[in-house]
Amino acid sequence: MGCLFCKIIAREIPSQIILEDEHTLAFRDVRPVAPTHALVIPKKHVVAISDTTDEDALMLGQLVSAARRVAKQENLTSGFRLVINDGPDAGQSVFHVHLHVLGGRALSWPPG
Ligand code: DGP
Repeated sequence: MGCLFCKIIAREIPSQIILEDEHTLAFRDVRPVAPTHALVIPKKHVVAISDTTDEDALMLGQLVSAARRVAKQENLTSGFRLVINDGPDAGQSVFHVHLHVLGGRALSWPPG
């Protein structure tokens, strides 16, 4: 099992866990780009959004629900952004689906 995020789920690599339920885990990004920068991941190993199918709709909904709970827990009352990078043009660097939760400052648009 070479996947970094699977190792975080298995507690083989330490992380600052914010929230966990049966299907998802949320932890702080090691290279934060905002005062709150969390990653929400499915416990099931899925490489990228482009690898998912309609069968994964429930899991994808669970990710967004968990992200909403992270934002509430982190008190991001003035707004937050959810980001999923897919593939090289988007700069995906870890190949286990993850949703970035960014907040705690005004976020510019469009992203770089
Ligand atoms: P992406 O570029 O969308 O694939 O984002 C991957 C993120 O994962 C990136 O913002 C940095 C974060 N990351 C990489 N390695 C680790 C790690 O070992 N621990 C934690 N907490 N985050 C990591």
